[in-house]
Amino acid sequence: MKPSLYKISVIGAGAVGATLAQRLFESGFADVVLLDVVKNIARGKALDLMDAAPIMGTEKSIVGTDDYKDIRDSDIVVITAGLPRKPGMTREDLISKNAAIVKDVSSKIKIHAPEAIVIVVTNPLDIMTYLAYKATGFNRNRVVGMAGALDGSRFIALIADELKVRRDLIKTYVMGSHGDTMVPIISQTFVNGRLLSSVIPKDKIESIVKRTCDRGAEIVSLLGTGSAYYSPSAAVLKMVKAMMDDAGDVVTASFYLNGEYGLKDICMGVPCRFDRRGVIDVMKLELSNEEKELFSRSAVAVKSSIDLI
Ligand code: A3D
Repeated sequence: MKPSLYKISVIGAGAVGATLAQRLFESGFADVVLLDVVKNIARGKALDLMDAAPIMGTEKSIVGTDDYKDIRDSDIVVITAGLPRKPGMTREDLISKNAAIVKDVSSKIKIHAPEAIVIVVTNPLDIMTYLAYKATGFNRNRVVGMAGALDGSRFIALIADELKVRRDLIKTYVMGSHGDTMVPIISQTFVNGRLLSSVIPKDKIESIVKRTCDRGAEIVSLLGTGSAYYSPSAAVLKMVKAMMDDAGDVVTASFYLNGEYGLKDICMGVPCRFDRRGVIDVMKLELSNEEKELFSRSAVAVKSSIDLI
């Protein structure tokens, strides 16, 4: 990765936000601002992270705050503010409360970091990404949602576990919404260069796909309170790295579509090519007929949720 003078602000200092701040700060490639509406929580966590800096060997700065003036000149702002799911809840159950939070946060980003790229993490992801796009009024290349990077990582972890192969030998894309209608693209999933369908029987693939879709809920029910945060923060880091590398790396992300994959005025997970300006291109994958059908169904689900806001 190229050296950089990046500044990244993380809004929401809860489980995902604080873990992401730790990953960014300890990776040493960005100065970090951690902001939370709850007075002092971000300050306390930032001080704690700063105290570990001599051990972790980073010279970057980390600031905890509840003041949006501190996000000024951020290259990237990540929105993690909002309620997580409780056991038994769907991501869509969070719509009304999180929509108000994301709208408020987006309007402040627009004022205090008007040049930033925004990465949305708050659920329901595709709906909140759409809302952030509309509320900031930023060009669409600067507003994306984190989902496909996480869902793809979950899918790969499960395939690798099943086949007992190295995880870095598996390539895949998980498109569509970050919800029950997500679409792992089996026709473009390869294990060491071989199509997944040639190395695992169909029924086994179906069960891995189901476990991938249910993974978030499985973690929610085991934790009792809160939802996953190690893998979501790692997935945001992957997106940040793709932007900072400035080399056109492809990561699947929720993105405002303007005709790509036959859809308009909706945010959905598609493979995006990134550089320091954000999304520079949407990669056109050749989907099978079944995948096209599943992708359209996923779009119908996202559209009906967008109508609620
Ligand atoms: P949690 O640990 O509760 O942290 C949320 C933080 O947001 C809390 O510290 C709140 O004080 C703060 N907050 C609330 N309102 C505001 C506001 N207006 N301005 C600033 N901060 C505010 O939740 P979490 O970190 O586990 O999850 C955060 C969000 O990310 C939830 O909506 C989750 O559902 C979502 N999430 C998404 C994924 C994806 O894969 C897309 C994964 C994990 C979590």
